[in-house]
This record gives sequence, C-alpha cells and structure tokens, in this order.
Amino acid sequence: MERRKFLKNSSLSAAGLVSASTLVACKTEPKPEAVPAAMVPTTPNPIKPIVVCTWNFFNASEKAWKVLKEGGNALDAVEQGVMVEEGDETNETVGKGGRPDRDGNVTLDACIMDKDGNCGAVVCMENIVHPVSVARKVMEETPHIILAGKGAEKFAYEQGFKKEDLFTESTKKQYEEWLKTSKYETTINIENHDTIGMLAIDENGDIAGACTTSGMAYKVAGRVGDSPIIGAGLFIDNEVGGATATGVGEEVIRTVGSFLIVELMRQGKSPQEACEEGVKRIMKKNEGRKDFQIGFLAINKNGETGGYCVHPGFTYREYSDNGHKNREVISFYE
Ligand code: SD4
Repeated sequence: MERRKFLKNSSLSAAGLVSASTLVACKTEPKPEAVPAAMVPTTPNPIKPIVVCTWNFFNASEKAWKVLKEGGNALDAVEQGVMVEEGDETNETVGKGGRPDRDGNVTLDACIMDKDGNCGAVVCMENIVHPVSVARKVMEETPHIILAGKGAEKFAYEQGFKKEDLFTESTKKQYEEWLKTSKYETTINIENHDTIGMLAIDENGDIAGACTTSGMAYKVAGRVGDSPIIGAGLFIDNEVGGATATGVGEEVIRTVGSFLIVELMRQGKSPQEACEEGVKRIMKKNEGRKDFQIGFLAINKNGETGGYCVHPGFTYREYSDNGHKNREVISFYE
C-alpha cells in the first residue's frame, strides 16, 4: 500500500502534474462535506464468510470457500476462486481455452477490487492463463489501474508470468468452423455464458471481488467488454456490498451496471431489488429487444444476496455456513 502511494505520488510530480500552487490551493480549500452514511440495514448477525459467483461454478466456489474457511481474506479468496476457471480448458469463455476474436487472437479481460477501493485490471491481453493475477499485480505493484494489450503482457512477463498458447484443440476446431461463415451472433445462455464474477466477504466482514473472461466469442479484434471495467463488470464498496455482471458487456457498460447496483444498495435497496433495477435500466434503453442476456449478481454487507437477468437461465452459486446452493434467478422476460 505504501509503495503504491509512493509510486502514485512520484509519478504525478515527475509528470509535473502537481504544482506548488495546486498544493497551496488544496491546503486552503474547505473540506468536502462528509458523504452520507450508507443506508444498508444492519443485522445483528451478518452472514460471513460467504462467497457467491456467477453461474454454476462448483470448483471455483469450492476453492474460494476453502480459502475463506481457513481464515483467508476475501481478496485471496476471489483471486484463487476465479483462477480455477481461468485454468480450466473446458470453460471456453475464460482463461486458457477461451474462444478467440474473429482474427484468431485469444484476448483476455479481468479485474479485481479490494475492501479499500484499490483495483487493477488487464484488458485485451494475450498468452497469459491467469489475467486476474496480473490484474492484482497491476493493483499492487503499479500506480495504475488498467493495462492493455501488449503492455499488459509485457508487464506480466516482468512479474514472472509464463507465456502460454491459450488455444485448445477444441477452440481451434470451432474457430476454423466459424471461419466458414464468419457469422457473428450471440446465443443467449449458450455461447457466452461462462464469464465468472465472484464476490466474497471474509471473517472480518471485508468484501472483495474479481471478474475474468475471454469476452464475446469472435468479437472484433481489440474489443473490450464490461468484465474488466471497474464499475461496469465489477464494483465493491466495503461499506455497502458488491456487484458483478455477465452477458453482453456493451449493455452493462452503458449503465455502469455494477456501480449502479452498489449505489442503489447504498441508498437502501436490497441486493435483489438493486439487481432488478439494474436490469430494468438496461431494458429501458433497449425497449422490445430480446436478443441478449445480462445477469447481475449482488451481495450486501449483511451477506444477503440477489440476482436478476433478462432471460431465464442465469444462476449463481452461493457458499456460506448456511449451505452450498446454486440459486436460480428470476428474469425480466418469462
Ligand atoms: C463481455 N460480459 O465480454 C462479457 C461476456 C460474458 O458470459 O459475460 N459472458 O461482454
């Protein structure tokens, strides 16, 4: 943390961005008014630890749950949890084995956010199996938040990550097949349903989240979705809760979906109500449109969870001492 602050400050002054007059101005400026307290209803016995993730990712949830039960913190739990999917070649929209863009490049997006609002992300990064861990390094080792493409990859090698071909036999074959028609369309809940967004609360009651994906299959080269964008695919506010998203990222970005949901919870909505409002805001901008899926998942400081989606089919996994569940989510369309 200290190192991060130091790097941040030194980079600002090196760039000549902090002038003496700015510093004087800051000193004499009145303090901003205190932010009103979050209106999250307090419960005497919040559920903790707890972890939730998009879709039915049994192995990822098991891993995160193990970290939490052994006293690990929420940040380690979400990182290690989603890494399971990144390393699973059979999951064809995350990490190794993710489907490529239309030019045949497998490009990955991921982000991570901690209880103090620190965050890191990599976008459009190739040849690295665990983008979430690179995102964490961006957060912890640099003064920046997002690294993209070749720069992100170079940074990953500097941090000791290994170069690896992300194609598998299966994704190679599918891509060759796709090239015959080169038709780009989204199949709801089938083609693009494996992005993992994970939210956890540890024994201390602190919240963290992570989100990782290879994005929409056969996307235009260079396309980045919501998943690595803080506020869109993921947002954490330790006073309030966290939210994450899956589905067509363009629509999530347009409403800054995860930030919106956390903000609605801050104003007193339950996770369920906030997710419903989030999807409804998107549908308002897309009246009558049915050709896409969005799923939102949220948790509040009490460990209460909720989810909502455009079409039936979105589920989320929830692990706590109250049990291990795969929860079906209600949807905007029946
Ligand atoms: C994206 N939101 O890149 C991701 C895709 C996704 O399940 O969630 N797939 O837009």
